[in-house]
Amino acid sequence: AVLPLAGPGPNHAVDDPFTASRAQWFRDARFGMFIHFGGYSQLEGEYQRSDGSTCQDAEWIMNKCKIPTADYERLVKSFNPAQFDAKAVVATAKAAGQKYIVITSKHHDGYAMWPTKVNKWNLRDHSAFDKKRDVLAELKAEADRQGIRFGLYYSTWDWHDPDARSTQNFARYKARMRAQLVELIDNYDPALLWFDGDWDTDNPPNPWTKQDGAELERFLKAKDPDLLINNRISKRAPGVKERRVVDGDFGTPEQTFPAAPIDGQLWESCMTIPSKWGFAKWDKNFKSATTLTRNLVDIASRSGNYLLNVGPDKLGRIPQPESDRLRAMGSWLAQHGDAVYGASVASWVADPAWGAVSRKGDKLYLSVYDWSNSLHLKVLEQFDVTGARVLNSPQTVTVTKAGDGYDVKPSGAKTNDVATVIELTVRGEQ
Ligand code: FHN
Repeated sequence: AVLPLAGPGPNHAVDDPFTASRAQWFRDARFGMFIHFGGYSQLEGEYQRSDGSTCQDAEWIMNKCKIPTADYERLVKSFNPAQFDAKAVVATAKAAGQKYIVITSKHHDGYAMWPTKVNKWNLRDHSAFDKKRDVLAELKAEADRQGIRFGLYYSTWDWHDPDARSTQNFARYKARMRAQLVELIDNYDPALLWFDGDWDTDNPPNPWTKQDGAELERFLKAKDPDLLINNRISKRAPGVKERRVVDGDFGTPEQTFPAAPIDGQLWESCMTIPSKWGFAKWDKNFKSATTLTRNLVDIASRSGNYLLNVGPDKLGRIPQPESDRLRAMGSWLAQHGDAVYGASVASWVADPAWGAVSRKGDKLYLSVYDWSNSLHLKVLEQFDVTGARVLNSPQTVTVTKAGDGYDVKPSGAKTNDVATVIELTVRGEQ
C-alpha cells in the first residue's frame, strides 16, 4: 500500500499542522507520571549471588549483576504484585496534577507486563500473580475513568530474547516485536508509545538500522494516526545529549533538561525521584518536592514536558516518599497551575536569575524562587503591561519601566516557599 505524504506517517516537523494538532493535548499537559514496573521489581534492587555476596541495582539488575537468564526467570516466577491498585495509582497522578501516565509494558529484561500471546515471558504466564488480572487493562480503564491520557513504554532492546542479539535471526525478533506492539495498540489503545533502548551507537554490534525505526514508525502511525511516538524509536544521533527529534514526534532528555527550548521541537524530560527508575529498597536519596516543582516550572517555561517517574515495589505499591512528593507538587499546582498547564516559553523576556517566566496567551507568569534581589525583567521584545496580580493572594503589584525592562514589585512578602507566581497581562506587537 502507498502511504499518503501528508497525514499518518513519520513526521518530524513539529510545526507541521498535522503533528501540531495531534500533539495539542501533550503540549498542554506539561506534567506526566512515568511508571517503571516489571519483573525486576520483584528483586527490589538486590541479588544474592551463589557465593553469598550481594549485588545491587534496580531495573538493570539482570544485566549489571550478570544474573543468568535461568536464575532471573526463577526469581521472577514468584512475582505477585497483588496490591497493585490502578485506582490508587491514577488518583495519585491526579493529586499530583499529572495529565498522563506512561507505564513500562516491557523493559530491557524483555518481560511483558500484559498477557502477550507472543511468548510466555510475561506477567500472566510467568508469575505468581492472579491469572485473571491484567495491570495494563486495569490502569487503562482507570485512566479513562479519571480523565488521564494513557501511554505505554516499550523497550526495543531485549536481553531475554536471543534473536534480539543475532544478526542472522533479527528479522524474527522484529516480527515478534511488531506483533507485541499490535497487541498493545489493539488491547490498550495508548495515546502515546514511548520507545527506549534506542540501539544507539553505544551498543554495537546492533542489527537495528535507522531505516528499521522509520519503517516501524510508519507502520504504527498507519495503524493509529493519532499516536504520539518519542524519538527513541530509532537510533539517536551519536553524542546528542538532549536527545533531539531525529525520528518520532518528541525529544527525550533524561535526568536533565535543556537551558532553553529545543529548536521549536516538542520535548519531554524524564526523571527519577530517587536515583533509579525501578524500585530498589536501598535507593533513598529522594529529590525534594521543592526541587521537583521548580524543575516542572523551569521545564514548562522552556516549552517542555516533565515525565516524573515512580517505581512501584514488588507488591505493586508506589513508595510513600514518592507519593508524598507528588502530592506536594499537586498542592502547589492547584494554586499556581496557570504558570504550567498550556504555558510555554516567554520569548519576549530573558530568563531571570530569580526564577522562571512562562507565557500563555496574553499572560506572563513570573515564578519567583529567590527573593534576595529585586525582581527585574529584562525585555527582549517590547510589550506593554496592562495588568498584574499575585496568584492566590490579594496583594497588588507595581510594574515600572527600568533600564532594559521592567521592575516588578508585589505589595507583600512571598506567598509560597516553593514559588510565588506573579501574573502580568501583556500586550505586544503581534
Ligand atoms: O536504560 C533505561 C533506564 O532503565 C530507564 O528506562 C530510562 C528511562 O528513560 N531509559 C533508559 C536509559 O536511557
